[in-house]
Amino acid sequence: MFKDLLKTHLFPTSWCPGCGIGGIMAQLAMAMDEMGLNQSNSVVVGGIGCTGRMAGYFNLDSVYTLHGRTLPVAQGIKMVNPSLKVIIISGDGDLASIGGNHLIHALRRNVDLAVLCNNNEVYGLTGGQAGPTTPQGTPTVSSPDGSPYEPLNLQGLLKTGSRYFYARTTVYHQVHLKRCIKEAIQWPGFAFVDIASQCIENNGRRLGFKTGYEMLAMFRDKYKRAPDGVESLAPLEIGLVKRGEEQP
Ligand SMILES: Cc1ncc(C[n+]2csc(CCOP(=O)(O)OP(=O)(O)O)c2C)c(N)n1
Ligand code: SF4
Repeated sequence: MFKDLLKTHLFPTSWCPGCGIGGIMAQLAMAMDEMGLNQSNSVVVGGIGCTGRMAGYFNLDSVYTLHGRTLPVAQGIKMVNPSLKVIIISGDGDLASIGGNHLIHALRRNVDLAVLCNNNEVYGLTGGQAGPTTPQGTPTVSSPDGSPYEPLNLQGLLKTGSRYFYARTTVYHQVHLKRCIKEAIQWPGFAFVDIASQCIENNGRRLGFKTGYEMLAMFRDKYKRAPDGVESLAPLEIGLVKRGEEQP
């Protein structure tokens, strides 16, 4: 049972009602259960932020690292025990801002890790400041007149090498989300899943959404599926782009 992989005695979680993170945790636990991953063969590494707390809800060895440091910690675990499946779950700020330097070098080395990025487009835990994925013009607590910068192109960054795995999905598309998670875990190299999800309290309300459900409906209406096998995802497309399936 996937629930055996979770510390359900700690529920309810610390996340706000309507937050997208719980949906990612449920799909990760189900994916792991279906793949036979458990305490004996897997480790979950979380960063700092609302998302990073997920690591502590998994009923297996997990690490709650310093802010931005999931990747070096995960690489160390993988180096010491290459047989382990090492899964990283963290926010866009943790992975792409303070952890951005580790991100470019982990993907350059093509380390065999599955990275799940909860992309809620802000620093959720600290109040909703603009981060590396905040769309230009979006009002945030640190940019009340709209974020002045273009967001980081995560797909473009992930595709700088000759081998890559980049998936984009959303918390609304739960079946697709689980498929992306499973493929990322199976991929024999660095795999990155970019998951659009809702921070209702520190982002959505400022943008006029009343509930987490309204944000989910926005994902349903805005995002379209790309066909399998595409070389690149257009903005607002969900799908997988990958190249080079040989062992790293
Ligand atoms: C070295 C360091 N700098 C800053 C912080 C404050 N801090 C905690 S969480 C966070 C941002 C988290 O944003 P994100 O990674 O997007 O995760 P979310 O909370 O949205 O899930 C920041 C800046 C910290 N804990 N440590
Ligand atoms: S602040 Fe945002 S990201 Fe954090 S738990 Fe609440 S809704 Fe989720």
